[in-house]
Amino acid sequence: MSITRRKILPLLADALGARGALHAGAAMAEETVFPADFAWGASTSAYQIEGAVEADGRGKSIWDNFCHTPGKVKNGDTGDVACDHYHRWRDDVALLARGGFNAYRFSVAWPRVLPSGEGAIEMRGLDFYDRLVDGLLARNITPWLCLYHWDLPQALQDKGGWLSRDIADKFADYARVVARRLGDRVKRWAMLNEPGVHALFGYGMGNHAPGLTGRTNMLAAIHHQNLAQGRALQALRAERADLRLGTILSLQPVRPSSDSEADRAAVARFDAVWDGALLDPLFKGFYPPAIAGDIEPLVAAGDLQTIKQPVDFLGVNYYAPAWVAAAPGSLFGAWFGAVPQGTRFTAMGWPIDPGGLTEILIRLRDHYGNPELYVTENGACYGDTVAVDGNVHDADRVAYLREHVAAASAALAAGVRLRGYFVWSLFDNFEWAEGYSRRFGVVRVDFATQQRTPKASFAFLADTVKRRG
Ligand code: GCO
Repeated sequence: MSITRRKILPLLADALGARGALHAGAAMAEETVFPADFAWGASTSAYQIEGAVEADGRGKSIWDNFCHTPGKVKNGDTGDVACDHYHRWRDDVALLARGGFNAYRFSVAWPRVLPSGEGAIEMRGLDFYDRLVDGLLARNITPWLCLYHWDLPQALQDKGGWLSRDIADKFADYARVVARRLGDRVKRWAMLNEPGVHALFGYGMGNHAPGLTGRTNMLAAIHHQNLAQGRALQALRAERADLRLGTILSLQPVRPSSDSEADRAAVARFDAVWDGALLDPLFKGFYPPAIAGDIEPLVAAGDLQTIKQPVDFLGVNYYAPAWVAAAPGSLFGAWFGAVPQGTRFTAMGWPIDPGGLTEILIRLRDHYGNPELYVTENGACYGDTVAVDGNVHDADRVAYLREHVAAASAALAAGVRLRGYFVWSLFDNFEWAEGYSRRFGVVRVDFATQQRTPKASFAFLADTVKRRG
């Protein structure tokens, strides 16, 4: 997820020049640097694809309630059916194999496993993921399991959700339940998906579930997710020694919208909440100075030690940089502003800037100890059309992916420990508040018939993977 406000202007000539040079280098490097054991994957998440919300004892999540509240999601769309992956997973795994992907990132729906968020375990929910994992392994596709992609059990939201500290231990308990069932076969575990985006949209702006607002709520959701992540990392590490544990963050390089002093000062404030509030406590054990004061009342003794857990990898979701301007009184004290003239956009209105991917990966190399990295989401929304031949010739998405794979290779060539790239997403799916109006998939889904049609971008990725053996 990435957001931006689309406006016109300020030409940041110097910055653009530097990124242009980076691109040229990236294109040359691309062919050579990806190692044979590089993970080439596709990413999805439970609520966005599974459907079957009533099946096999699944409890309600905050997204069920949010979608069924009129006016919250575009066109009144819901995840009730989505891609019906819960029933069609066998065909979907076959599609992954057909694309030559050697990795697949999915998320487990907490309310399928623990319908009330805690307590009684629903074995039929676990059985589903058990079958999926075996199906992936049978096709030599490495399962990458994410424990939380925003579908909090409603029963826990009723007790405060991410506003309550207690949730940290409940999340660790849930992690343990899933690991006891799947840890013998799943070795790659991501704790959270984009805690910052979840906190901003769900608890700060209210345009995502659970629909709460305000800076205080947003910061509480950030801190308690950080804490939960730390507790779950500890729990899983104690559970089995052979798991590779990490988490997934949405990271965006932050740039000033103009060269005014106010906008340049806004960069630090924005970056502190958007990137630093997740990265710094995890890797360094403290919150960025720009928010430390506001978050302090939430931080109990020992929290920062709990959050600063060693991770075996970090997943980076990257779509676009953020150009920001001063915005006193806003959630971040800064907000999305004008972007440079000439910037290209996807159909989400997000700026296209592959150099931003290289930049954020290099920042992790230089300032966060060069951890093992995976691009766990990268992709683009376009208003795909079906041609008379029945296919989707999504040349714009192919171009986006080609440029970003090249940008990833530039980072690799620069010594970043990048070990994989996952496209967002395998399918067109439920795009949160945008419902089904936004298509990100490399496989088209006709939501009336559930027919899957691989797009040109799917063929492009299949070819990319194949050329690298
Ligand atoms: C994310 C989102 C995905 C979105 C994608 C496009 O992790 O940001 O969770 O679920 O669908 O980013 O917005």
